[in-house]
This record gives sequence, structure tokens and C-alpha cells, in this order.
Amino acid sequence: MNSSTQSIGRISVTALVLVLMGSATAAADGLRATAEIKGCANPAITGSATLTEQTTAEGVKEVTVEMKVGGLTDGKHAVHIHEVASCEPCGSAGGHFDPGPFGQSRPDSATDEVPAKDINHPYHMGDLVNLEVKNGVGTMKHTTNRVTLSPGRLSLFDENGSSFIVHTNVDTYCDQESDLKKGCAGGARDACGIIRPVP
Ligand SMILES: [Cu+2]
Repeated sequence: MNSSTQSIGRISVTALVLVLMGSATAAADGLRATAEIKGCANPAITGSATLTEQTTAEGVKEVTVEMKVGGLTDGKHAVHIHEVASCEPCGSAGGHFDPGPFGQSRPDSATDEVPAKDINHPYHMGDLVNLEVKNGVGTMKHTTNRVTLSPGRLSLFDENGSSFIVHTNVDTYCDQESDLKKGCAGGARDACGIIRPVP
């Protein structure tokens, strides 16, 4: 390699690093997504959710989820991000989003004939907090660093996308050493919303 090739090589590498740094900063901040929440069986249940990604000073990506849903029974309802962008029927949203290396990530569900083994609740990447419904209006705001909107291992926009599920009952944040106790993560599914990126 002669000296002029070497210097071209260095310039190219420097330019590439600058481009990568620039795109990482721009892509990580201000990304948004939304979901339209609809009742699984009851059309009177409707709502919406927004997701906003931000990056901390240390470079940790966080996503703030804000959800408002009308038509649910008063009280607390479990909310999780489930692993498939599909709501028809609500069971097609699959188990809790949990792209970890350990497998066995499905939660139990009212529709499971044989309850799935699921020892990772409430530490699935898609586990959120309860939506609290008062006088028919449910609200929830939660910031999580377990998922991202930007590309990567924890991205909600993986091959099959992701959805919110709002459950009939409260999430007791049950943490068990063996298979999940049926219903402790909220039981049946009341509402669902496919998470879509905001262009
Ligand atoms: Cu769930």
C-alpha cells in the first residue's frame, strides 16, 4: 500500500465514524410510536397509547409509555407489550415480549389448553405496570429501559412487531421459581393495540 492509499483509508475511516456517531444520536432521540387500543370482544373499550424513546446522558435508551383507555371496569388492569403485532383475535398477540436468550417467555393465558411454562414474569422485557381505571377512564404512564423503538435486540419493531394487551385483572407482579400461577399476570385479555412507528 502506498502512502496516498493509506491517507485515503484514514480519511474514510474518520468520515465513517463521524457518520455513525451522528446517526446514532439522531436515531435514538425523539423516536415515537402509537397504538390504537380496541376491545377484544367489547367495542365500547377504546383508547390510545404513545411511546417516546429518549436517551439518558449515559446513553441508555428509555421508552415512555402513556396510555388512556375508556370502557374498562374500574380498578387495576395489567398492561404488557406482547410479542406479535396482531390483535385479531387478541390471543394472536402471543406471549409477553421477551427477546432474551432463555426461551420459555410465554405467559399463561386463559386460552392456553396447556399452561405455558413462564418463569420470567414480571421480568419480561415487555412487562409494564397496571393501568388504573377510575370512573371508566384508565390511565397509565411508565418509563421502561427494557425495550426500544430504535433497532437492536430489544426493539419492539422486530420481525413480527409488537402489541399492547390490557388484561381483565390486576398484574400482581407475581414472581415464581416455577411455572407462572394462572391469572396472576392479569388473566384474560380485554383490549389490544398494535404498536406502529410514527413516521
Ligand atoms: Cu399480557
